Order: sequence, then structure tokens, then C-alpha cells
Amino acid sequence: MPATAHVSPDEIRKGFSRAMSDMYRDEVPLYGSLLELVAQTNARVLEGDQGLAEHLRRTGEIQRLGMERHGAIRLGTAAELATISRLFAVMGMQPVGYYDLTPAGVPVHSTAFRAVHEQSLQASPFRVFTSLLRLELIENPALRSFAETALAKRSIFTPGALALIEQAETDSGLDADDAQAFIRQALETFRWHHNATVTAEQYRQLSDQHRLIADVVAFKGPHINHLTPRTLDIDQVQAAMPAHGITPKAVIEGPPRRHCPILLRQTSFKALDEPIAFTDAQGSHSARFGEIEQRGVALTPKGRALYDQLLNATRDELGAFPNEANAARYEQLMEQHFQAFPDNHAQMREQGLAYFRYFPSAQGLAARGQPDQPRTLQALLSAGHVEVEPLVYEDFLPVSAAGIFQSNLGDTAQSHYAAHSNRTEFEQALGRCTLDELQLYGETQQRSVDECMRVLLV
Ligand code: OOG
Ligand code: NI
Repeated sequence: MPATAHVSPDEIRKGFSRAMSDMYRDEVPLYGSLLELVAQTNARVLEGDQGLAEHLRRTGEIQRLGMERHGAIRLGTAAELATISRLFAVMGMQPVGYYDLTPAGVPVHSTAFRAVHEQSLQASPFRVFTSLLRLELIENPALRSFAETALAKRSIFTPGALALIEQAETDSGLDADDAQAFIRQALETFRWHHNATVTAEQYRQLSDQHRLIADVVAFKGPHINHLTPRTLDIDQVQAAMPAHGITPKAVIEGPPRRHCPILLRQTSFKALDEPIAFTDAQGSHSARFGEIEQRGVALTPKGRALYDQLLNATRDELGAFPNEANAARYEQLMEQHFQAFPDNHAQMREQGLAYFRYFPSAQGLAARGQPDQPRTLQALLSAGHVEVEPLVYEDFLPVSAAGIFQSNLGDTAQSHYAAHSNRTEFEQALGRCTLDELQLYGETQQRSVDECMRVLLV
């Protein structure tokens, strides 16, 4: 009997991302307002900048812009992380990068599950920033053991989701009906629960230790805590937020505004206070917030080192965590320090600071098979036979992520942990290694060069 055709993991991810966005819009109406504001802003920016529209068309990004989202979850145990990794694998998402947030006072370490090939990213760029709580950082042994017991008791996946993950692994894929069932079942893991699993007093104790610990330990599952659309002009959206009833955090995380955006800029609005039924009383909890992001070019190790150096110098000079009171000075210091980072693509490329994609131009295609077609990439570029586009950064930034966490946890939540970063332990929990994002960008860049050569040098 012929096997039924499998749906591609890209299609499953696309369907899942849409279902998640619909669920979140139903649950958090402010997210819907944010989506509208971002869509309006993007349309206006594209209308006013034909050049930008043309660039986005060439790389295909214009099609993915409106569907682009990232979300975040926080897990409690190694077993949960291992299983979520298998769940995401069904949708073609792999763990990329390791982020240690403990130096910034957030007791988690994290990775980002996402598609890795440029074609898959084009089909659906959906990503999930996934954190694992570091329970060993709870100092009080009784509270730590309470947290461990509470987490050991819960099961964050439905039996249906677990069965379909196994089936997908055994059969190397799912058919259309099973893919739909998988999306429905998988979504349950990310749903919000109005009922906590602990008493109001237990919640208070966990929360006093760290609000993040309460957010993970006191609930049945790792509710999605935000979904982030991508904007083409984050400053415009930030400025327009208050008029739409949304109060943004004090500063935009990441690099300053530039002519040629680099890496990632992000801003968020504060988590909503939501009613919760503890096992013995009514109360409230805040976890779910809104965020927007603007993505720029991915940086090479050299470019990233320069970025980190300039960011650290700015923060050292500011001498404090950026907040309402020092926001203007922070922005001014950022502008000043980042003068040292070239703000045009040609210089960034020549100095090896960023990754790019290469495309055959109409002129290059017309010269195919002609004796005067240049033979090297550099010569093809100089002749205008190959065109260059920045390769978009697909990942996250640890300092920014910590800033987003902190703004939602409140300034009182700042803690100082002496613990070391522990990638090995994280990967043991995950059951596999995390991928190196820089290698992925390098591969995409190289594939685009190879393709130019293949097409132009016949
Ligand atoms: C994740 C915060 C980090 C980002 O975009 O950097 C993040 C969380 O609050 O769980 O979402
Ligand atoms: Ni985020």
C-alpha cells in the first residue's frame, strides 16, 4: 500500500505559528492592537521607501514580514526541555545558540528553536525563545525541594501530542490529518491556565524568591508569554504605542537607530495583571506581555565582538541599568559609542563585520556564457553582475533578552547569582547540542555565492 504523503515540517510550523497567533490574540486583545499598529507602520514605511521595498522583494522577505513572529516559554525540568525539543523538531525547528541570563540576574539559561535553512526561514520564520529554570539557584532547600516536587508532578504535554511526536519520529513525518491533529495537541502546551497548582502562600514564597520561579512552578504548563511581530521601524511604533493605549518600556534594547540596521532592536510593554485561582484563594499573576522587534543584518564574529564592546562601553559609562530616569542619556551614549560601527553595507562587507547574500543581477544573467563575464566574485561585484543584500539576523541577544525579562519582572526582581554559565548541563538536559548560529549564517552566505557562480559561470 502506498504511504500517504507527508506534510513538510515547514508547513506544520506555518500552521502552528498561525494557530498560536490566533490563540494569543483571543487571550490577549492588546496583542491584536499591536499587530494592527505594526502592520500599519510597515505599510507606511514601505510606501515611503521604494528602495527598501525593492531590497525586501529581492530577498523574499517582503512575503514573510507579515507572518513573522517569535514567542517565548519558560520550562521547569530537563525532561520538559528534552520533549519540547522533539516537539519542535516535528515542525523543523532546532535549538540554535545558548544564552546564559544568570549574569543579568535572571535564573535561567536558554536557546532559540527555529528553522535553520534560508528556504525554511522564508517559508516560516517562527521561533521560540525557550528558557530552562535553574532550580539549583533557589537557596532555600525546603523551597527548592517544594519546587522540584511540584514540577515532577506536572505533565505539560497532552497524551495525543506525545503519541504524534513518536509517530512523526518513527515514520519520519506526518500526513495532513495527523499534522492538523499535532498542531491542535501541541498548542495545548502553550495555553494560559487561570488555575494555579499551588496555594496563595506557596505562590508568595516562590515569588519572593524570584517572580520567574513562581511563573514556572505554580502553573500546569509553560504558557506562551509573548508573541512578537517584526516591524520595519521600531522607533515609529514605540512612539505611537501610548496613543494606542500601550505603554512601552523605557528604552529600546539592542543597537541604536542606524541607517543600516544591525542585529536586533526590541521593545516591550509591561505584563498584564491577570486573575488567578490558587488552590485555596483568588489572586493575580502577571506573565504575559507584548513585544516588537526590528531585525537588521547578522554580524560575523568580528562584527559581534565590536557590537559587544560598544554596548559594554555604553553601559559602563551609564553606570546603571537603563531605566526611565536615565533613558535619554542612555540613548545619547549609545549614539556616541556606536559612531565606531560603520553604517553602510559596503564598509561592513569590506571589513568583514556582517554576513551578506549574493544574487545574480539582470546584467550578470545577460552576460552568461559571454567571454567577458568576470570569473571571480569580486570582479562580478565590481562589474555589477552580482548584487549584495544583507543577511537578516534570525537570533536573539542575551543582554536584550535580560532587559526584556527584567522590564516585565519589575526592578525589584534584580538578583545577583554567582553561578557559572553551564552550557554542558543545558545540552545534557536538551539531549543534544545547540547549533552555532554563526556557522549557519556562514553557510547561507556561502550557498548564495555558490549559486551565483553556478548560474553565471556557464
Ligand atoms: C523571554 C525574554 C526574551 C527576547 O525576545 O529576547 C525574549 C521571556 O521573558 O521568557 O523574548
Ligand atoms: Ni521576545
